[in-house]
This record gives sequence, structure tokens and C-alpha cells, in this order.
Amino acid sequence: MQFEQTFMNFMLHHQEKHKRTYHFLILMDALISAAKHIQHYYLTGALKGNLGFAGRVNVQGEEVMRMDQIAQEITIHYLRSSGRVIHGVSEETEEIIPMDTEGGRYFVYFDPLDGSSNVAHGLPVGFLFGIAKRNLDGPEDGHLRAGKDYRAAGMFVIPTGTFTLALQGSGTWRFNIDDTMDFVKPVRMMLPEDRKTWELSFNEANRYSFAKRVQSWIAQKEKKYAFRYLGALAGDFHRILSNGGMFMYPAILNHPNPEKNRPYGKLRLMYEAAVVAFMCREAGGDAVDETGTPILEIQPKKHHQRTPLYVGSKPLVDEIAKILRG
Ligand code: AHM
Ligand code: MG
Repeated sequence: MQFEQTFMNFMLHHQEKHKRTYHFLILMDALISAAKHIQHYYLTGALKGNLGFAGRVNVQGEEVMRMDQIAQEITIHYLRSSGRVIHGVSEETEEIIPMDTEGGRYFVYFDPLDGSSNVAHGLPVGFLFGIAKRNLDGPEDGHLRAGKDYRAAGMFVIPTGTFTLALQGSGTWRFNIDDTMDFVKPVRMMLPEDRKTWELSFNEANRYSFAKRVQSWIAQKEKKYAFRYLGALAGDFHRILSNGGMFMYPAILNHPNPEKNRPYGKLRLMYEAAVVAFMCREAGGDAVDETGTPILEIQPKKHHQRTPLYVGSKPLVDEIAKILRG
């Protein structure tokens, strides 16, 4: 028989090695429980009628699907019952979600079900999260932390059963779900240097609405790299982390209908862009916004703030950043 190291065993050793507290383990256990429940509901969703529209709009003005509500409810339950979270910030809720305001040590920024256009088809979606720590030595200065101050960030790709977690200063690790629903077999992720496997991932339908300099850059690259796009950040970034290349959701500046321009792109900074940027940096890559500023350096002003995003292999991100800064 073959046995693989479990996620919890990996984490226990990690915490022991770095002489850390058990609090983070309790939080991770809550996130794993939430992910397993979301995974279960997603897999059985079509049968239970969970993959339809719920008939209301969320804070971003988008239609909420039943699965989004389920994922949100599950995540809040586990985070709250961990007793380690001061408050959460979720894509699904306009307001900050108070949890353990006295004893909590962490802020958790999350999108419990990202990539909603895939839901109706049962195709990959993501559960993305970033974790920052409260100031334990003095008054707490709020929850708006830049990505560089995250302690960890991760994503579950649902329902494929992969989990990627980056720990500050300790690398990015990928786990797979096994027959007993345990996440197992940690594999250290480093973006490949060999350009043979590199890919570019973006919504081709938006291409001619990007800044002209971004369009020209893509035109130079299109014969070199394959284009791949699932339409769910976790799935698309999962490929980039394995194969190298770059995922981008640039600013939409030249839409034929100017009302549809999105100067700040589509993705949210705190629970989408900074999460993948953090995992990417720990895997040797980088991420910038439309001005070429590192995503992890951006100090959020609002918890649902959007940002354009270019994330992936360092040589490509450096190239585009230079163009964007120019
Ligand atoms: P969502 O939060 O409404 O699910 O949107 C986020 C998703 C990302 O997962 C994905 O990268 C992007 O939106 C795709 O957008 P588009 O359909 O415009 O290409
Ligand atoms: Mg989202």
C-alpha cells in the first residue's frame, strides 16, 4: 500500500519547526472543513437543484447563484466557530462580517465560490482566501492589509479537489484530495523556467478593449505561447503555477460602449488578486497592476476594491510591468 503525507501532518510539522502557535492550525482546519463541504455540495449540486440562480444580485451587482449562498454560509460557519477570526471580508457580503472581535487573531478575506459562470456547468470554480494577522501588541488599526502583510493565502479548485497554499516565507504547496477526502501529498510549486510550457491566460473577447500597448504586447507573444482560459481565476492560475506564463485581467479602456469600460479591471484586490499574487511570489513569480505596481504593495482603501491584474512568471511580468510603467 502507498500512503501519502496529509495536509494536517504537514502543517503540524511546519508549525513545530517554526515554533508557531496552534491558532493558525485551528484556522486552517476550519478552512479545510469549509472547502470539503463546498466540494460535496458542488458535486451533488445538480441533483439537489443547487446550481440554479437564486434570483437576487450581490454587492457587485451580479446575479447570485444558489451555490454562492451555500458556499458563503458554510465558510462563515466554520470561520466563526474556529474562534480565531476577528472578522471576515467576503465577496458575497457588502459589509465586513464580525466574528470573534475579542479573541480573534486573524482577518480572513475570501471568495467562497469564484468563477460563477462555470457553476451551471459543474466546471471548475475556486474558493480563494487570504489571511492577515491582527496587531497583537497594540490597538488594532483595521482590516485593510496589503498582500505583502498576508501570513498565508490559498485556493481550492472545486470540484477537482486540489488545494494550493502559500505560507509567508515558506513557499507554495499543492495538495490533492484522496479517497478519504483528506488533502494529501504536499508538492512544492515553483514556476518553471523553461518557456516551452508557458501559456497566456486572458479573456480573448476583451483583447481589443485593453490599452493599446497591452494589445501590441499580446500581438508579439501570440505565436510564442498557447492561450488558455477557463474563466475561473483559481483554475486558470492553477495552470499558470504548473506550466508558467501569465494570467491577466487588464483594465478595459477601449470598449466600443464606453459605459462598459473597467479602468480598474474586474477582479477584487483583497480576496482575488492579492491571493494569487501571494501564491505566485512564494513560487518565484510576480504580479502587477495596470501601472506596473506590485499587487502585493497596494494598500487597499476599500475592502471590495478592484484591480487590473497581471500575474505569473517573473520574466513576463517584468516585461509587461516595464511597458505599463512607461
Ligand atoms: P466572479 O467573482 O463573478 O465569479 O468573477 C470572477 C471571475 C474570475 O474567476 C475569472 O478570472 C473572471 O471572473 C472571468 O471573467 P470574464 O468572464 O470577464 O472573463
Ligand atoms: Mg469572485
